Amino acid sequence: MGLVVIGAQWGDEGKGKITDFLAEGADVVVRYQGGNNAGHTVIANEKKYKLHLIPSGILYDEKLCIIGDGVVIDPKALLDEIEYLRNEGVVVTPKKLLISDRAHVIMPYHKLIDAYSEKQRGSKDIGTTGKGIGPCYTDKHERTGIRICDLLHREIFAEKLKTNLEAKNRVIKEIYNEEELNFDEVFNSYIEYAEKIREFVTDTPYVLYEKIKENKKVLFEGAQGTLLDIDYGTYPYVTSSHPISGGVCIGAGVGPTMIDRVVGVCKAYTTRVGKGPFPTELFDEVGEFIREKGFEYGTTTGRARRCGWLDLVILKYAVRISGLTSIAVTKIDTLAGIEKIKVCTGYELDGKVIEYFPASLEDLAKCKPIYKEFDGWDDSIQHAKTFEDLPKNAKEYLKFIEDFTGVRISIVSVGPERENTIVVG
Ligand code: 2SA
Ligand code: GDP
Ligand code: MG
Repeated sequence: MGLVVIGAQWGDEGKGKITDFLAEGADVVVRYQGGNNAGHTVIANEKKYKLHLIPSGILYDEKLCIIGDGVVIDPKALLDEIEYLRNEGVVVTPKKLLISDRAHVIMPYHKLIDAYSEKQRGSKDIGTTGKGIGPCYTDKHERTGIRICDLLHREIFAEKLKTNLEAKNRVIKEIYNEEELNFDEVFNSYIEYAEKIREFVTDTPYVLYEKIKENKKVLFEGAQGTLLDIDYGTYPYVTSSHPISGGVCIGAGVGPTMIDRVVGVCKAYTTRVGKGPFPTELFDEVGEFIREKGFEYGTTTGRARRCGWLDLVILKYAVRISGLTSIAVTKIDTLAGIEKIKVCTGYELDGKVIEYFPASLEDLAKCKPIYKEFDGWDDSIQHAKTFEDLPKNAKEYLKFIEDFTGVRISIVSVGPERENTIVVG
């Protein structure tokens, strides 16, 4: 059966670490959306790995990793990541990694259009990662995209590339006033990538179905987070895929009956990288303290992440939208040393208290967080091995999260390494 790990906030909750921890008990690990905009950090075998496209399960020798059809694949980025992992001594073969033939391919014009449209948005830019994610999903929905199965057929790829380049070069030249892309250059480089990835490509939903029939345990690894979901996030300041649990069925090609648990990963505070509203954002030295202590910098772009207090309106929203069956709270150690810790329990909107997350960004911008204050704890927290070992105030903080959301906390993470993980019984 299937266990889903999703981000309950704006991404970077520590999904990589939690996936790696839970992957030990899984047979298959699947990425179902996003692309190499993701940055999942895993510390294992005394090394720090940064994964972008390849599921975090790859660090184990005996797990099968799958990149599903809902993922957008930059073949060069994929090959670079395979090479990076191999250089680190990680085995990457088609026995361990499979790629969906239905996944869409990120092309050079997607990256250019991503950059140019951000520039054109001016002060209303989204703060994308610049990896071509949005334009690639746009083509998918426009029905002009190029899929991995197309890339593997020279003639079909040539034809689709030709049609696409005609359209994209017009946009690049006439709208953005930039230099057009050359067919031969793009074609030759992508045909070379195609030959290198061919051995990994297959009908992944078929493989997954067979595995599930054999009672193998499947772990679905979300990228980004609930509030970056194209439907349920802070639109338009979102990514172009479905990071929520609902994205699994579409992006991996499995039915909802094949999923039985959904773990929401939630940082003990909130961060966001990129533009858009953030009600509990801190602009003071506490925000700065969290950023430095938690090393809150983008795993893919290195951008400083915006930091703020934990927002339980958001967590409750994630509970509903993704049907969380449990919560993994991460980075509770980062808050150690802060005397008074706040948690947002509702918003005040136009003089009324609301407990839901508004769809309208204009309303969200007017929301004033209502806080509950907790006494802090000290750095000894990182040595805790059981829930009971945690400082009293941290336990109270966690209990409050459980009571408020009505969902149990199954994991507490007190540091970035595998052993800094408490399973709550
Ligand atoms: P895009 O590139 O089109 O997906 O950007 C749209 C928005 O989605 C946000 N986004 C992310 N937010 C958090 N973490 C992400 N991954 C990297 C990380 C980000 C980085 O792990 O740190 O390194 O900057 C990620 N990917 C996309 C993005 O910031 C936009 O707000
Ligand atoms: P992801 O995108 O959700 O996988 O998260 P990122 O890897 O982008 O960012 C999370 C960062 O926090 C990484 O540097 C992790 O190594 C680190 N991390 C994860 N869990 C913990 C924790 O409990 N404590 C601390 N101090 N760091 C953690
Ligand atoms: Mg990340």
